[in-house]
Amino acid sequence: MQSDPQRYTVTAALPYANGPVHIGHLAGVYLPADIYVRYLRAAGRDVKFICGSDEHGVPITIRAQKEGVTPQQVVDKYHAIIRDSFADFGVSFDIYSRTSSKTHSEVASGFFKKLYEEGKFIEQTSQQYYDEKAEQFLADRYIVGTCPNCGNENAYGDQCEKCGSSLSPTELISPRSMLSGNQPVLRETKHWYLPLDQYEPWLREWIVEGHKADWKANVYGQCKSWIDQGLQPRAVTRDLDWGVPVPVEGAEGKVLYVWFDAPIGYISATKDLLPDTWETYWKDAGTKLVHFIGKDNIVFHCIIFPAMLKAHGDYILPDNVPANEFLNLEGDKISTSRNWAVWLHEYLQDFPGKADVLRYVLCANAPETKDNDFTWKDFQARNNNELVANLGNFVNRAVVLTHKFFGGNVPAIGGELQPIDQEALAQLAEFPQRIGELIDNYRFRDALNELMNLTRVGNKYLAETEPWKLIKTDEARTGTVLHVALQIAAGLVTLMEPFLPASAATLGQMLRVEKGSWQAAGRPDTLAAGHEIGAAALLFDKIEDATVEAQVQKLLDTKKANELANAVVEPAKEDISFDDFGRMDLRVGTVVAAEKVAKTKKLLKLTVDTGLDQRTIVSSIAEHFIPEALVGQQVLVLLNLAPREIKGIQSQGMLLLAENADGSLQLMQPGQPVRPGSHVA
Ligand code: B3M
Ligand code: ZN
Repeated sequence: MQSDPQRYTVTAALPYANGPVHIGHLAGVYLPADIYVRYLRAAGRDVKFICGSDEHGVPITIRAQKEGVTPQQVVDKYHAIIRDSFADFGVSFDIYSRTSSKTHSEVASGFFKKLYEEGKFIEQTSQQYYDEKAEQFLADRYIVGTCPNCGNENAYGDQCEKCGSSLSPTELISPRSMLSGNQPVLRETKHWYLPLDQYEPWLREWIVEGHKADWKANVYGQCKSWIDQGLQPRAVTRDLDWGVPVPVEGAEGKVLYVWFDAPIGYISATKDLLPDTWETYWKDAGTKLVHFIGKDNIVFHCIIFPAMLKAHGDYILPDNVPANEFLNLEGDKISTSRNWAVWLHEYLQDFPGKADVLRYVLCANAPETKDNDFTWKDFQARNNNELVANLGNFVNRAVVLTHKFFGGNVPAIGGELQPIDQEALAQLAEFPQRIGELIDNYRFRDALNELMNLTRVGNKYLAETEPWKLIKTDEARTGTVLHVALQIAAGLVTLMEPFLPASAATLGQMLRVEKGSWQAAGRPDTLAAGHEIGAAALLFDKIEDATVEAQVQKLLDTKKANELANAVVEPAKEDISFDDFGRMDLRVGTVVAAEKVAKTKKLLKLTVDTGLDQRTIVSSIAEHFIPEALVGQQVLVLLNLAPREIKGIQSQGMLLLAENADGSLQLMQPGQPVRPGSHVA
């Protein structure tokens, strides 16, 4: 691990511009990256925070086909949504670029060309699936089929999302084209491959031996298992018409594989940001390169991209890749296709001015070492019990009492500091280093917990000194207490900024103090006696039950819509003749009595007025209807079904029912009441 670098290049995974960003992305990648960078800046470090949209690859073209628009329209739309929602969430990129930019295609193209000219690729012709109807090779997700490992019928050509195994298209059983649904044929095509196998000894030394101690266990473990399984050459080009064209003669109709060009996007974005000095951030050994990503991107950032950088030769390698695990939502995996997510742009609309609340909850519950769950109940509880009752309460008491007792001026220390004051200030002095070390080690949850411990120190101090009572007997001593409390509050302006930037700014305005350097945030004299503070404002307010219930309802609606969309419609039964149909005697009847059949779970005994008679019908609907509620209801009855004995009761006919998506039942009824005995035909 590089411990005292001259500068930092910090990247966050480039989101595919094929959909908006959700809380899983934030908790896994963008929030920890932003906390890290904001902290480094406060600590006076030279740091560049790099991101942008990943605008190439099959995810984009498939989305375009679905929406009936061009790939360019897709990326323009989502690039803007993603960029704006990140900004509103307070993610402080130095640049948010895009891989469809001119700089990017030049840099990516140049990178490929250098490797090509130096003979770093192998050129290989192979048989690949081709859709004759669409006249296109079927790269990556354009081909689906049955997973050979788990039987999932919708596995992609590169991966099965059900069992997580990585696949190659020819392993799929019964492959079909995503474009036409047809069965594809095999055709010859030429591609360029990065011979990862040649980099295996070096990767083993660099990662397995070199980063055992400082990379996170989940990251290290994945890398080691990839390397142990043996690395194969990887194709870095594709037969597609959307992407960076392969800059080689005889490669018409081919583009760079999206996972070849996307990580180079970090470099081209840095070049867009710093046209003259970008190279220092990528080529100087004094630069510490850190990639923030989700766990599904580990192999690309720890093995493939480093091998590309190594092959190129001019670049530094990542010092760390602190990938997180996944965040689930209300016990279920977040899924774009099932719309099972909390979308950032929607959250920001539903909770204006509350970006920090989401930042807080996602960091406090970040999936740093294992998958974690986001629930709206926890969101509400953390806001109300931690942000409002702890942090907000401390700051509010210090500021309000200063206005009330000292006209809004920081009181001077009156007399000697007592041990309780010295203890509070000594604690304050320790926090910058304590929190900073945790952030340096990518332990953001623990760091946030320490920040909250500082506000606990403040609350405890006020609870024990009771300035609201003390003022009646000892004004000078009350002044000392508020003086000390205000120093803690002033320290918070800097220390909470990486986690809660908007609230830190509000607190800064309240205290009329700028955020300062990290190292100085624990000083006992940030606010001088006599300094006039601003008006009190609420940093956080309570979130009511109704607010989170509305969000839960939104998710329940999604679940229902998914069930409806996924409900399997059974295939039609075989044809019957008109006579067959005519032999059924269907009538409207009215239920006149209903009761449960004793000692059964499912059976109801109904008495139905059919217009001809009052007859008994036994029906297995007891789990779906309350007997009393059925009395008086009209029903459709198959009258001439041969009588059957059920639990000793003669059942004469059958009720017609419809099944709801969730498996519950509803009665089939005439739209208007009709005379019992009316024909149904
Ligand atoms: N766009 C995959 C993803 O969004 C990909 C990351 C690229 S980082 C260079 O998960
Ligand atoms: Zn599978």
